[in-house]
Amino acid sequence: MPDPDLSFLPDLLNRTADLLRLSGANDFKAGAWNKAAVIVEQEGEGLRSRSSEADLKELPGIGSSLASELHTFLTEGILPQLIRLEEELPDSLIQWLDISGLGPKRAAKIHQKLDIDTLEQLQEALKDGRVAALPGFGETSAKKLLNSLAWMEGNSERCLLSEALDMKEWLREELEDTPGLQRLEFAGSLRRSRESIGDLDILAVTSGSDTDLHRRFVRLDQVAEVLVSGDTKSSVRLQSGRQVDLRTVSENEFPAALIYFTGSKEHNVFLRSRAREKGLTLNEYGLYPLVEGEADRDHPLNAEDEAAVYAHLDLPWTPPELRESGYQSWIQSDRLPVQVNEEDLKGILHAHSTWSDGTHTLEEMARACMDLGYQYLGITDHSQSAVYANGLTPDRVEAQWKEIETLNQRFQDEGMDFRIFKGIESDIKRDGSLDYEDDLLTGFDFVIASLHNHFDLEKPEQQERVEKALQHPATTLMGHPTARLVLRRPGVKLDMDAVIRLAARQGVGIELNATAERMELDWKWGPLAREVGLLTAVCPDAHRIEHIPHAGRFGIPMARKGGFEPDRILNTLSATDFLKRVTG
Ligand code: DGT
Ligand code: CA
Ligand code: CA
Ligand code: ZN
Repeated sequence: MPDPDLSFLPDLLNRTADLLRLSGANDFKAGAWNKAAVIVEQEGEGLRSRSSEADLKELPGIGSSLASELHTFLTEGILPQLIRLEEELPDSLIQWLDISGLGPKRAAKIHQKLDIDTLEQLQEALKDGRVAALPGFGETSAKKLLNSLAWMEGNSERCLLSEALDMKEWLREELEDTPGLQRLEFAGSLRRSRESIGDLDILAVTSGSDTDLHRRFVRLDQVAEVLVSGDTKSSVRLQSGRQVDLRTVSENEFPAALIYFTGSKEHNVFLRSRAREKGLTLNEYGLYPLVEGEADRDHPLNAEDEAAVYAHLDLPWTPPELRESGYQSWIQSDRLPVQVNEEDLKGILHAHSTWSDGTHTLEEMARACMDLGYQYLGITDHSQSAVYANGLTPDRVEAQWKEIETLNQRFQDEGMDFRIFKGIESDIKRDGSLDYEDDLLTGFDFVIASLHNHFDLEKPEQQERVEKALQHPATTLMGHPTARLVLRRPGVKLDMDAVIRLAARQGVGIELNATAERMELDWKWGPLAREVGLLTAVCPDAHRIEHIPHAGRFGIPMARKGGFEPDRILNTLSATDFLKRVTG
């Protein structure tokens, strides 16, 4: 078999630790698996050279049983303990781990004390006070859990954009060489680059009969269930639980169908009423004249592509990302934003290295940015309060600055047009202050201020905290503004309208965090951001070199969706201009 992919191993080890705790194992035993995750992460590819259990046991903190597990992983790609736990523990109990704010230890406690193991039973016990009565829980915490549970259930049928994009690539590969296939497009929320996706919608045109394509589609090896199987429409559920719809239309119908199935529903409603104003009617098959209130189906208007349909409606072709409610006025007034492209990004901001909780060294991160064609890396390791993430004490900040200067000199000597900027991701402390004395803060080229704790504060207090951080003269950008996690956790309570206006007045940017779980500043704020001239930066929040391309893959669609033009995105500036802008 091929060498197992080591990049999954730390996650698998942490997962084993969680499941051990869930099964009631003591913290000491489970903690060893978390420590192993850290060690494995540090070893990286070097782990492969430890070909025997004895070699593995030489690693600090790795005892005989972990060495044996790791050895099995290196040779067979599995962790036997993890598989055992997944078999032993009821699936319904494992689902409890997805509830934000519960955690495996507390989940185990509820499970054992109340002898329940499904989400429904948990919900009941949260409602009727049995959980609240358990030592260490109480009413507030039961209420919070009930809220997370309700929130999670409302979102469980959806997946992240990142997962949907992977699926899209796989499906395209599986289907694209079907004989007779002429066009294949992914429509729906995926084409609009929403941060979460319900189901995938594929639209296709074939030259002959559509049966081959539909047949191939419902027989794909990842299909778990065929929901609809027809000659123009089929629909399947994949093993991952995701639903995929496939529709075939004729070449002539394709432009109108693509618009219809791209949506959004609100955008479709807008287009249809626009058509009516022009004496036309629009549906998923085409655009027709209205004659005495009826569609004249024998005389469809010619439209060879989407742009032609929009042109018949006297509208500019609208990028799919902007086909949401909230953008009608831009579309009608012809004020569509210039779309930013990956090539517009000149540098990477917001990245972590082994100085804090990143996997790769500063030099590795910098060289990876260089290889991708960027001019600079604004490194932002965590600040001192983030002890869990190995945040930098003032001494270590100064030591990192020395390393940055050394590396910049080295790049220059090598004739590389590349530099590292001194940044920091400063925790916003509970009182809204930043995480270092002002003297030290002024030494950074730029500062990202982020919320990493006290998510439960009430709105006025949270607002005051954030406004104070935004007004600190050292703050360049606010990181992931509400600390939401897509499909997992709603953001903190904030008056974002006021935050955006204040940031714009202060000349402080709010980042577009391109981590698939974060994806904020939310695009819904795009119109206000544009009105007040809010600045941003498209940031990967990279914790390893593989995350750097997220700036392009998820961040650029997000910027387009928010209507951010290149001139409001700080990392479209050249290295020199960026430095001038943020320090000037
Ligand atoms: P999703 O799947 O929940 O992430 O969101 P969408 O937007 O992909 O929604 P979906 O899959 O239900 O439908 C795909 C597109 O088809 C949708 O964006 C617009 C169009 N569509 C579906 N149902 C309706 C409808 O009842 N009215 C209108 N106007 N359009 C619809
Ligand atoms: Ca969909
Ligand atoms: Ca659908
Ligand atoms: Zn970060």
